[in-house]
Amino acid sequence: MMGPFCNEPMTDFSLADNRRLLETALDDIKKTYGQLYPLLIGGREIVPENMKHSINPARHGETLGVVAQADRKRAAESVDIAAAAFEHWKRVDPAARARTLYKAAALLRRRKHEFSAWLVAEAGKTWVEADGDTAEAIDFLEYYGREAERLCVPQPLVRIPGEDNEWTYVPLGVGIVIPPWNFPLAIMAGMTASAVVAGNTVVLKPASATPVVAARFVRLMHEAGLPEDVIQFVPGSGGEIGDVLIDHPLTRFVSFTGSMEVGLRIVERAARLQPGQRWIKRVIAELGGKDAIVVDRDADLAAASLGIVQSAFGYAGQKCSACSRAIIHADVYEEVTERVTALTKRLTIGDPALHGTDVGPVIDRAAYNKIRQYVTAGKQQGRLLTGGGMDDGAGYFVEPTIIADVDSQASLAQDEIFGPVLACIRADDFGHALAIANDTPYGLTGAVYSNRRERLELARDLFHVGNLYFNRKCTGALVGVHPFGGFNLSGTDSKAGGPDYLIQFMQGKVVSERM
Ligand code: TAP
Repeated sequence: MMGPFCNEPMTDFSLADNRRLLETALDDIKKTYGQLYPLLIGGREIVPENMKHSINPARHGETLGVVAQADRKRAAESVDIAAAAFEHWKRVDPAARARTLYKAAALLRRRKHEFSAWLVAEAGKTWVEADGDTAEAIDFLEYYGREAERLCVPQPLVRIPGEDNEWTYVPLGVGIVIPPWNFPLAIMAGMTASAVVAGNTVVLKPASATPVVAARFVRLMHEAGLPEDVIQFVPGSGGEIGDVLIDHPLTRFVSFTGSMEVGLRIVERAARLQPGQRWIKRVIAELGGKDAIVVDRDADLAAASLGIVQSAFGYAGQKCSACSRAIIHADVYEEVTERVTALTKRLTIGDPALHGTDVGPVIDRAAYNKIRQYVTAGKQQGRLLTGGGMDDGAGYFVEPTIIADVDSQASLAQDEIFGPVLACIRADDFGHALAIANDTPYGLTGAVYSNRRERLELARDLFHVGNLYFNRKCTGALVGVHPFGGFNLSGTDSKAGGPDYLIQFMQGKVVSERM
């Protein structure tokens, strides 16, 4: 029996011993750079003709792994094989399934720095961000294991005389798991492990930018004792094989985290009944954000400015929860923008493999080009306070960029840029600030800095986001502490790392027996 869930502690890199552990791991993983990562379908390794290099975004000349790419035929086959595997996996005792997750968590904890090193190399994460990603993956394994044990037993019902009634949760079937690259370990592991521990089998199509981390996680699950046909590891281009996976008549549900555009497409396709399909597909979609921090007139301005900088530029702004809009009361607008600018200028940009780097590269050339367009447009839409520089000589580096005096309807203030670009918006008063904050298609995270109770209560009521923070940054949700997920076009209102999450991968069955 496991004890109560508690969050994995972060590594303290101010200690020389801890720094050495990660440095050693960063050196060690280099020995396996360039390794081949095959498809894994039904426990069988498959090396197709089509391969793709996974590269280091901080040094785009460096190949980290050579990754097999599934075509449409392999993708369809992976769903068939997952469907066959479901017949045995669904009968495994849920407590045993949970134990597989606890074992995987233990293995991951032991190899924490190795996985963090891969996150530095493949996703361009700084040490602290990589360590947080790994810790969150451990948390998801521990948390969803306990959730399965809680939910996969008969649930309480009202009793009536003369009948024995039982309500249990049973798994759904084959799930297509499509994670993003920005939390290549935590989100990918959380989405996969939650589906699997609930008794489903999955096809895991990792993000094309970060397949090595995913491949290594799948191996770890096998080391933990997961039967090899429960997760089909099917890397490949989402644009090419996504539709085949979603449309397949044996697909029962899709667990997707990524952009609004792709998420909406999946929702639409999954809604179409295919020949031979016998259920309504369920889609769990966690999508983008245009998250705001509101600064009130009488807030602690130093704390607010620090919170904005941490939320806007942590992992180069590539978090769905990142602050991309600072909405500031007119009375303190100049002071806050000056403070935010001064703090931003102190950030160190560079190779995330070096301890002390604050901001690493953005993920790939497509992201780099997209961000460049917004920076160019932003200079027309407002006043450049700092940043704007870009360099793709060695890696995809973008300076943390702040544009002030942006109109709340400008593209800089409406579109998810997913890079280190912050728009500062002046608000006439607190009510105006909340109205601006709510006026995008998204509703993921937000924060308010204020020292007045009535303002915080107003925001509690009116600020329409799934995760609202007061007097702290709007990033850094912890499993079990801050169940995470957004409103409106930020998703299907699910909450990862919360008590409602696992139930989405199950259905309730009631058996009533006349006595
Ligand atoms: P996307 O471009 O949407 O990609 C996400 C995943 O979808 C990738 O695995 C991608 O594969 C795949 N994909 C692409 N086209 C597809 C298609 N037609 N059918 C099926 N799958 C397809 O997002 P991203 O750039 O990886 O991630 C950033 C986005 O994720 C941001 O919008 C961010 O806000 C969001 N996000 C949201 C959350 C939550 S919890 N709400 C958390 C993290 C990130 P390829 O890589 O092969 O293209």
